[in-house]
Amino acid sequence: IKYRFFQKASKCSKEFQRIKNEHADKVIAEVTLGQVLTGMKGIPLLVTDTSKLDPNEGIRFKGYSIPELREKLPKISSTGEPLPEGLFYLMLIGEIPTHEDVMNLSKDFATRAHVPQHVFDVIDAMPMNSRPMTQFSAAILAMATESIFQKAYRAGVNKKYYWDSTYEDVMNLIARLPRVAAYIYRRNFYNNEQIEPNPRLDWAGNLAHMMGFDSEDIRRLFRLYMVIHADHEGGNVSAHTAHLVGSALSNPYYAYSAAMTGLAGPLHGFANQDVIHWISQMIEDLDTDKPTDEQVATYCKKTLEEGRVIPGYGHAVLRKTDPRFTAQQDFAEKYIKDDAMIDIVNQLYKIVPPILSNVGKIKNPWPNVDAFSGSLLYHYGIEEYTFYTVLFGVSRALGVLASFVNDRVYGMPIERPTSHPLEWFRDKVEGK
Ligand code: FCX
Repeated sequence: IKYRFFQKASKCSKEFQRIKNEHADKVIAEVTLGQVLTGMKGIPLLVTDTSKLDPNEGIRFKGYSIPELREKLPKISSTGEPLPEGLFYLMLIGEIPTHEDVMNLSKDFATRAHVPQHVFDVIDAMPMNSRPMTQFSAAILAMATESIFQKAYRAGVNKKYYWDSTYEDVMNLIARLPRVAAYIYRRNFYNNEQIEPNPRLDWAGNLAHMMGFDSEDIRRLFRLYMVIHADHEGGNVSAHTAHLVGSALSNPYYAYSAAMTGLAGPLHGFANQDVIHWISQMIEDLDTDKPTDEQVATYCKKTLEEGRVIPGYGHAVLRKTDPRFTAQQDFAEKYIKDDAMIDIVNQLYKIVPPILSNVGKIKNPWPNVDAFSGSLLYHYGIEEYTFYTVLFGVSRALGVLASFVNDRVYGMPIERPTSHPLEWFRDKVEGK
């Protein structure tokens, strides 16, 4: 896979250099003050090859939609969900892999999965009330001792070979994340009774196993979960953070640890856990897990009146129902019968969009990926929702770190946009 990546990547790298050399002074967009003051939305500023987000159609990975991936990527059984290793291959190499390619990649991850003891020691040294995402980010940072890029850099490697040691770091880090995540889960919720990895299992199946879940049903869910959360183009907080930190030639462990502190924010990946927290509070307040539509609507309006967001709804780019939501809804319809939490999630899908539309300022009243994911995990017995964002973080590594290696192949420079005091922007538009 490394050789195939190099062959593909060196062609792309030449194209990158050619475009840069021939067209660097061409104007590609105009920037409005509104864009600057609302989070730089819509400004084409980043080169990301792994996936592209369309506001109406949702995410496509190297051109493939989620339904297409669920059909085309290799699976362990014909009725199951695709293996996330296949999606990583697609994002890295640009082609749908064969079953053999995916199995080889799965084995490659298994051989790289050893986590050094000091990483567990760092986790164990943290108080039990530190959030799972704090532990996850700290553990990844602690693993930077293993960075091959850092050693190569110190040894004076030529910059044209940065991609090589970065590739090794990225593969090792992805391979190790399930073990780190499962360790945090068992430490927090199962009295630190740890379960050893099973190297014969696939990447996602092994994560479920180390967390203590061995049924084929849950492995299927984990494979779907890891595929749909893997990437969302380059401008979201976690992906952009990794790219930005990496632009200083920080190693992938530093960059991904930083990315995880961004994912932990309530407007981003924290929504993955916050949805179940919010629904649980609603169930508690209303004293029923079968609320009427009217009760749900009143609860939603109360949340808005309190100046809070309804988690799992809205998006900075999407303007329709997230296809990642639809994929999970489809999964639930197929495999799950009679589940109170999932019933509420479906009920919210009917009730929330018109309420958010009525607010007026909310650009997207539709559900995002986080509106559904927690209810599926909950159904299969992973009720500790404070952990969910860690699972999101394991998955997101696939896309973000594939892009990270691409950045090194392209020889991406340090990122350094310009800033001005507010008066500068005021004077610019008011013509002073
Ligand atoms: N509930 C209440 N208010 C909402 C809202 C929601 N679900 N979604 C947007 N709004 C509000 C914003 O807070 C903003 O209010 P303000 O003008 O008073 O600051 C206004 O509507 C306009 O926001 P908008 O332009 O539509 O959306 P943004 O790009 O600013 O924000 C997010 C996008 C996703 C942050 C926003 O919709 C939100 O907070 N949603 C709830 C949290 C969530 O689900 N996050 C996960 C997103 C994603 F899928 C992921 O990263 O995992």
